[in-house]
Amino acid sequence: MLTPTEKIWHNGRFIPWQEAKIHVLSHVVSYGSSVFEGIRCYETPSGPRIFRLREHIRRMEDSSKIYRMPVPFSSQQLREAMIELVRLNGLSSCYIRPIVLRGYGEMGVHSGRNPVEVYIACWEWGKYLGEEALAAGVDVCVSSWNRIAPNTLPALAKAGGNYLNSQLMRMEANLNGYVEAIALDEAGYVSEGSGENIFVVRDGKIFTPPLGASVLPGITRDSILQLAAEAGLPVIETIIPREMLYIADEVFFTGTAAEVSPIRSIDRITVGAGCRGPITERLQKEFFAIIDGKKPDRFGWLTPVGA
Ligand code: PPE
Repeated sequence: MLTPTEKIWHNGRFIPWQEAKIHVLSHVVSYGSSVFEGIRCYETPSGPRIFRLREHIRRMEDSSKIYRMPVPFSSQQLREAMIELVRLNGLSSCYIRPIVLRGYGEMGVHSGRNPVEVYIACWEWGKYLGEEALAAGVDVCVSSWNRIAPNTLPALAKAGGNYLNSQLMRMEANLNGYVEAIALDEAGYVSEGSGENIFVVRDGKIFTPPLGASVLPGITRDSILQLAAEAGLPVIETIIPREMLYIADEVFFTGTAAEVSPIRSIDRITVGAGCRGPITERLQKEFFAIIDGKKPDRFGWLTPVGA
């Protein structure tokens, strides 16, 4: 269960957690009209730091643009709101969830006259795929559900509605005893997890599906691409056939919530040696060294929250 914090930001004001309510007939409830972000704030020796805030705000603005749902606040206002929210709630590490939604007004699919509302909440959120996952790896399956198809729901938008597909994937996986599922895209190529991007390693080369494979343009994905490039590890963004998953040396998920999580089996087929592989470990260590403030923030990924 969620542990409430003191404040939630709503349209420019801080309101008590318990008062962040919407009407049941708000457009978003019937029609799924929301876009959102998930951002982590990490505790470092020099205080809390928000990870890639600029990129998350940009993606939320992109999502809003795709859905013709202009955010009634500037990037700078959103940025300041998030920094202030974390500070006010007194959390040293947390997960920040800004949501842009179509609110209460008219009923019906066409939503031009419903107000666009913005809420930002934050709370403490632990390890997404379990405590053990980051070291030992997780057991996953290929979903019987495909990922959202091109030109149906736009995958580059992080919209609430996309997560109906994610829910089908995740529920099925969990009921069948798996931690998470990997979806194939409409053409049958590897797409992504219900809430993670995916990377596959074979013979020292790293592969990840391109943005055209119905994946969310993950910010952790982008961070791993940068870390791999810096380390001189070759990364190929290309379509990946399902069976590549079974014969890979290493497979791992990336995501804000899941961070960098190794996968140790897929459909009960052991991946590589059945534990976190060396390339996964190397990238994971580099990633954690930056977010934990153990290595300098050489890519400019961290935003201080201040006193
Ligand atoms: N794909 C999907 C479908 C997805 O939801 C996420 C994030 C990613 C890829 C990775 O993107 P990024 O976080 O920018 O690296 N999923 C968020 C939602 C988790 C949730 O259960 O809610 C997250 O990781 O915060």
